[in-house]
Amino acid sequence: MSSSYSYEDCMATADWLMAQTDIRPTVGIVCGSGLGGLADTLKDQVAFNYKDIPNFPQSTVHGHAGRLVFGTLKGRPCVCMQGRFHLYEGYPVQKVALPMRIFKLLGVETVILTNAAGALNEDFKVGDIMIIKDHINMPGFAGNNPLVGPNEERFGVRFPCMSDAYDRELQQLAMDVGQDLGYGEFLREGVYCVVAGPSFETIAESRMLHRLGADAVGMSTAFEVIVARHCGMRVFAFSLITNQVVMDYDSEEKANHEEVLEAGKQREQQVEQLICTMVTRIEHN
Ligand code: R1P
Repeated sequence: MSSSYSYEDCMATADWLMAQTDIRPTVGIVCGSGLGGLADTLKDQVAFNYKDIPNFPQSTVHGHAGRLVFGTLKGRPCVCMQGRFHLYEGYPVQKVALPMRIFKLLGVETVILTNAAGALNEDFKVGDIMIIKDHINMPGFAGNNPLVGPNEERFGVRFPCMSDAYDRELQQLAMDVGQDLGYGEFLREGVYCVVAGPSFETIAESRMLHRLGADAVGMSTAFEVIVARHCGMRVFAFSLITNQVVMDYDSEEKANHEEVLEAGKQREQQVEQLICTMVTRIEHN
């Protein structure tokens, strides 16, 4: 990661947080656009505005409250990002993913990431929850990988493996929990593609991404996953399908952020229930 966020900087942020709360989270959660409600369900909350946390970026996007919330979910100590950072906000990719290193230093072992995404797969519907089994980092092909720069060995190796980025046991757990909760009808799995944004994809771009093997497209998550895996945390992620990506020149549909937030609101309860139940069943060392 870029030398401007050294191991010592990350340590200073983690130490600052640990001095303010006794909660020692083993699960870290990132709430996507319109999915921040989960953080409000944490018990025994201790919350910090991002602007008060040393070295932390600020949330600038509607639907991302900009609070780091510590608390418990069914007795399990958790930390929850109510709002994340995106490339299009002007942050370098290293800063977008910086909170994953803070999670690691706080003692987090498992990260659960959520996002709002557009469906490229024609079989998906708005309101589907897509368990992410893999990703395509489009900005990464042009050098936007959060591990670019001198490697910090105290976090991980120079060339981390990504073929096992998304923990298969956790994917199975999500499927099992989803079935138990009666969510089978809207639970899917697929490949998430990250683009830089903020403009939504053109029709030609969407068609290309679909042909490349992506089932859903968004502007986040993959950078955080790379950094979380680099420092050895287990990763589970899902996309809430908030819109069908326009793939047809005859379509009158136009992508917009309001429909994204609205779709989040409609599925809020099921998303919270899925994560909450998963958290109670995650095994840690
Ligand atoms: C577009 O509506 C925004 O929603 C998604 C996209 O990535 C983009 O930022 O946000 P999250 O990925 O943070 O859920």
